[in-house]
Amino acid sequence: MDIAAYDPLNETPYQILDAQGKVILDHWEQSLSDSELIEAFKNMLFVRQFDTMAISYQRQGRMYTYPPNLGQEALSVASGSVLQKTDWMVPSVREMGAWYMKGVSLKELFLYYRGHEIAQRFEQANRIMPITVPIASQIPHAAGVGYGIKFHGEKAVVLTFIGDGGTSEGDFHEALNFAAVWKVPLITVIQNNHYAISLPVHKQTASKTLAAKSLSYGMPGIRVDGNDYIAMHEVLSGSIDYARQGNGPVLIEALTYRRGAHTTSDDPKKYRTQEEEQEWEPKDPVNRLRSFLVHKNIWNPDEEAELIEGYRKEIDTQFLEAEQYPPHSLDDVFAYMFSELPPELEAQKQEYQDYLNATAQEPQK
Ligand SMILES: Cc1ncc(C[n+]2csc(CCOP(=O)(O)OP(=O)(O)O)c2C)c(N)n1
Ligand SMILES: [Mg+2]
Repeated sequence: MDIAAYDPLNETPYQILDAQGKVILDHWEQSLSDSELIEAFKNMLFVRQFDTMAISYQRQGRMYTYPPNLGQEALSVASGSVLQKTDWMVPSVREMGAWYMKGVSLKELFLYYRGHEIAQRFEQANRIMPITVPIASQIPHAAGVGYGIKFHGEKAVVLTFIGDGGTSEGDFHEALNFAAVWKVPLITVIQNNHYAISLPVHKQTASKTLAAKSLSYGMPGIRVDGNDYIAMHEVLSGSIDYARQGNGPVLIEALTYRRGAHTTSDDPKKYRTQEEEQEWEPKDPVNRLRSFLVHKNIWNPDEEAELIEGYRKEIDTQFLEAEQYPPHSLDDVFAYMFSELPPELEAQKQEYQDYLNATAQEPQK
């Protein structure tokens, strides 16, 4: 796909499958094999199980705050699947499928959400930066990684994620401007899930599309249906080819919907209607790819229950391993920012250690 040929102002997203999983284009050739599509579907199903179970562990008090991914699985699994081992990924927070596809273990993800900083020193996954909570701060890092790739004459690319809300941050603009000027091989995926916590996207920006922001930087931009695995995969592949050939960065706006809460501490009923949530239900990415596979007669949905049963066992085993991991140490909180701790942080650490020592000696009530 020629990514530079698309108009980023076009509000109609690039789409292959309709809500019923039927192909809407007249002359479309399937570029992924049937078995690749089945694999993608299974990965999406797996990610959905992980997500559902993570929420349940949090509700049981066995994990801290977690940002649900429900409804956004197609774009994250597709993103993870197009990257080669030598490509970089710079995450935000709501693309669990991409971390999983990049080789981050479930145990590491669970450890992270149980407060272990060490979980971000991924054992198997290569060329992936830590999960980023300060909104948009990952984009300058991604542009810098991309510049490094170019500087060293490597053939790799860097893929980064941001939310619709994140596009209003200065870091986003500065980094994309830099990336375009220096033609760095950076693909930025905006997960437009229509909300930044409670703020709807129409109050976030007056732009016609978020992809349109690419015009001001001077890079290709495209709006794609992020709930359509096949469309998402095509757009990502086209963008990666473009960047890998040395043409510079690409901005992708993936339209999706956060079907769950912002995090396990949020209640979306307070700021959106049930009617709106119901409108998005039929566009669900998992159901859509399933319908496509069923129409093609290459998937039997009756086999799913057994598959899911196996996934849940595997997820639970990895959660139990994370739960049995020794408690994180105080050092962990301070260890990863500076090679030598500045005196004020040293003092903070000591103060907290004193507090822990004092409270440990208090008699049990
Ligand atoms: C710099 C910064 N400001 C505010 C916050 C608090 N905060 C966390 S998530 C969020 C909204 C993010 O919305 P969006 O970028 O659309 O991503 P989404 O959560 O929808 O995936 C905000 C304001 C933060 N983490 N960092
Ligand atoms: Mg959002």
